[in-house]
Amino acid sequence: MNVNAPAYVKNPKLVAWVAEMAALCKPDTVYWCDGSQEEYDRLCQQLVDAGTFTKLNAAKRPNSFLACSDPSDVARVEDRTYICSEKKENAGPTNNWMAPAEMRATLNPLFDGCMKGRTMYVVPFSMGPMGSHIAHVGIELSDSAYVAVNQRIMTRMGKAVFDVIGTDGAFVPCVHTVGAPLAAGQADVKWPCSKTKYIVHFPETREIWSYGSGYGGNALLGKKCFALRIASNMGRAASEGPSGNPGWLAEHMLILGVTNPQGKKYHVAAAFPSACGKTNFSMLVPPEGFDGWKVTTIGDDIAWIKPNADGKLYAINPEAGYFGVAPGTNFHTNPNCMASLDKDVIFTNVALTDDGDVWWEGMEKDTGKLPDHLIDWQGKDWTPAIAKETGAKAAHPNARFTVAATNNPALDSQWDDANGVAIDAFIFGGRRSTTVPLVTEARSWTEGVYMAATMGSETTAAAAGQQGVVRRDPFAMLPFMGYNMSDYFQHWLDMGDKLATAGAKLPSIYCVNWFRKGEDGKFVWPGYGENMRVLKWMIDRIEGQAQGAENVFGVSPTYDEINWTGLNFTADQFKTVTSIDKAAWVDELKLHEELFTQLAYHLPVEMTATKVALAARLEA
Ligand code: SAT
Ligand code: MN
Repeated sequence: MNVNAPAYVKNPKLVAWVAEMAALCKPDTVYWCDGSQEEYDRLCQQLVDAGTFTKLNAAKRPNSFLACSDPSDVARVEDRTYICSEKKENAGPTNNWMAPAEMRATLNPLFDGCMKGRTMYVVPFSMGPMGSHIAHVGIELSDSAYVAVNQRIMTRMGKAVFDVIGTDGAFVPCVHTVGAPLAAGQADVKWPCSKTKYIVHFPETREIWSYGSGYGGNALLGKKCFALRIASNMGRAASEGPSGNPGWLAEHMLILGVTNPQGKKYHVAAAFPSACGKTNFSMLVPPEGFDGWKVTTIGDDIAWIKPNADGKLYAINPEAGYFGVAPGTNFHTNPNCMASLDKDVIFTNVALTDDGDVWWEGMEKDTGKLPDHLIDWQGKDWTPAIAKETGAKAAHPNARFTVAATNNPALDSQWDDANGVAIDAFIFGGRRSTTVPLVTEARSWTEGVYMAATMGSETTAAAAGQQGVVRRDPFAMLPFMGYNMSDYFQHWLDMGDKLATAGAKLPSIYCVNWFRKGEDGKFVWPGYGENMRVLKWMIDRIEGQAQGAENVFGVSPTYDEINWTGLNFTADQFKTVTSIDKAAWVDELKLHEELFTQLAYHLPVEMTATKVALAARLEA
């Protein structure tokens, strides 16, 4: 098939691959995206004409659109996500696995003719500042214009990527189809997708194949598929062999800058599971009592972290936009985010107001009242009375906005720096209503790796399936790990060893939990901007200005070490969120044991040793 590659595409391997995929998928046409504004506007208009997009009221929300998905296609599908490494052990016990040959035999008939009646978009994108030594590029082939326009916001997308690839440069090939071919004359639906879904990674050949979903991380393949599952493999592979190269890390982490009133700046990378407030934390507005402090966003979801010659770990945000959770976002929880959403936004699965704007649960906190009438994300009438009676949500709990990082008023001046920013601290946080204290510092790198490895969290709407059950979510990477989880723990330990041996000062590691509940079932810690108080204590620790108090788990702040100006939070409340219930921890350790049994193959001995020491301290 002649795919009419533009003259500026000079890589024969790339063109041959596009031709091969076009021959398999059999689209009507192949369209090479150039990433221009003109192209974006044209594709958005095309989506409006197709009924996929509703253009929002230009006076209220300029250049913005609402897409409502098929109700069967609203979140990542973890049970349909596969790591197809040659050896099953290399995918590990936490991933779905199928032998590559068997998976290819499964996918080939599905992909054969899957784009009939549709256009194949060739989407060139860079994860990270174009040309950065930490960045990597990919090409996504997709039969969804929704994917193409979202990718233009979420990545550095456009023809400059072909210059980076040149005649023989590497790229990660990503193929995506909604899996809904059109017969001649068959009318399309607003949100084509398939009941059959496969989100597949071939780590050895660094390929991504995605079938049947048009939603989020299932379809925007630069995000979880590339920047986490494939990139985690790349980062570890870089450490293999005799070179002593420590490799690098692909992490499910936000990156923020925090500047004190004296102008000294720190950088923090923080891992939380999906839909646990990462975007809010990355755009935090310091509360009363923090005059002169500034928090700035480098990234809200993913970090690629690489040691530099100075021994420090440097992080970039591989993405260029935010695919954030809308419900719960308001001027109290995240004013910077609300300001980011003023214009140039693609909303997915929120509600439409009668005056052509958007609405989601949580916005009533800003206006003091619910709207009288909406069209909900499924196109049905919504009124407060209907909601009260049926419990119907106007917006889907996993409704999202797609917006460029450059819309964010708190964007860090170094967000696009090709060298990244030097990380001073790592934070790991789960969503736990009990057991885990507000903040604890690890006494060593190994103890920090242990904290991250044994993290638990209550599940959220970001993934299909039951919500609110506690599952172990090591490093908040459980759904995103591209190889064996125990080998990943080892990679973290090895990196720490290599850097420490070279004389580097490693970042401090903290475990946090904003979500502890009181006896009344309500959150005790106010969260959001108030998390600044915890962040400040971490910086005091880094500067040697806070002693903290040692407990069985690590080092936590005393009540007096936290700046409480402007917040009424009593010593008793503080006790509720920081206390360590020994009985609960004895039970918690049993769950760590269960995890370690599951991960026994290649589990680093340091993990079991740390657990034994923790158990001994609990008993003492
Ligand atoms: O993977 S998505 O980007 O769709 C959502 C998430 O898990 O954060
Ligand atoms: Mn995420």
